[in-house]
Amino acid sequence: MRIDLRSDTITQPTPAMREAMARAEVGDDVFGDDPTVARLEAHVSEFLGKEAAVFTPSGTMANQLALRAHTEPGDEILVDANAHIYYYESGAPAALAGVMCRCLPGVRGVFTAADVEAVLRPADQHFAPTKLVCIENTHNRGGGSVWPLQRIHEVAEVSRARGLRLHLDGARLWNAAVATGIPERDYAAHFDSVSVCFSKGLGAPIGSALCGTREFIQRARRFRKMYGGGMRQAGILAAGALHALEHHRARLAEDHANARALAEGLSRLPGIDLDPASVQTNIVLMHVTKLPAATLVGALDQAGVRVLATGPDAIRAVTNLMVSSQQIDAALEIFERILGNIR
Ligand code: TLP
Repeated sequence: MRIDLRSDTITQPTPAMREAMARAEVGDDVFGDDPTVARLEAHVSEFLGKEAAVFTPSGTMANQLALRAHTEPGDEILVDANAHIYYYESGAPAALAGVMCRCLPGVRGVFTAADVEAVLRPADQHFAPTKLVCIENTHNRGGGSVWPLQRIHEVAEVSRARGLRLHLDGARLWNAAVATGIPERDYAAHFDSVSVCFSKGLGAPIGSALCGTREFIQRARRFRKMYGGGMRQAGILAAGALHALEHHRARLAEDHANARALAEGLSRLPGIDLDPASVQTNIVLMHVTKLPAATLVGALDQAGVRVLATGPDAIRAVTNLMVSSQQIDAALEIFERILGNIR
């Protein structure tokens, strides 16, 4: 038995999802002919309270289309130093949009309106024009942390007063909504654009969407084509996403409960530094104090538990659709056995 906690991207489509995908009506989506993609785009934009949406093969592409469509080369964007857009997207802001990233010192990915104000400069030919503020909710490297709605409001207010636009990397916005009871559209209301992923906690095999105004999404569509993301009979994928939204959103609460149980168990083990109260959604970040993270990850892997080293002494475990509460108990026993053997 393998218990895979490396990410919520590892989920496999369920039999019911595969059936929905097999039954999907399709067409050539570059010609605008795919009815299932059209249905997904209409559904997700409506759900988030936006005018329009474009389906993309990945969350990275959805974010990078947003950056490109909001800016011109040489512009500056503001982003938390640990944000996926900056940290994990292969240098795409520089390579594709040609923008400068100004990194903000978020706490678990959450920065303040004062952090934004502190870096803003007057219009002057010496400076790259600042155009966009990016927020990630929930925040991946922040350990699945949830942005308080009030903080988003404050950052948005300061940003708008200075003519900046706002983009939300909502790859795990569903988790924030399920954890807080605040609907996705209430978060989305503060942003000009929102990206969401169907292929993380929701369990679809592939697919994300970028939402915004009709005009903005039309511009993003051109860049999607340019980046090679124009897909043909993509309705098969959109059907998986629609199924995921309908059937797997509410169950994210189970992933959150499993993450809490895992964190509580781990926090009692020698050699693990972890405050269970820090776990707000489905991501558990821990520090390892007695051996290198990579060594522990290797030993766990041998014993059937897969997690990721996210730094020399840091490990991430992400609960997901493929992992039951019994498997969380089993994983804890394996952690305990391995750590008990360390002198
Ligand atoms: N995150 C992946 C890895 O890339 C690190 C993971 O395993 O967590 N925004 C956020 C907040 C993300 O966490 C991710 C993926 C993305 C965007 C990108 O999505 P994809 O992988 O579809 O390009």
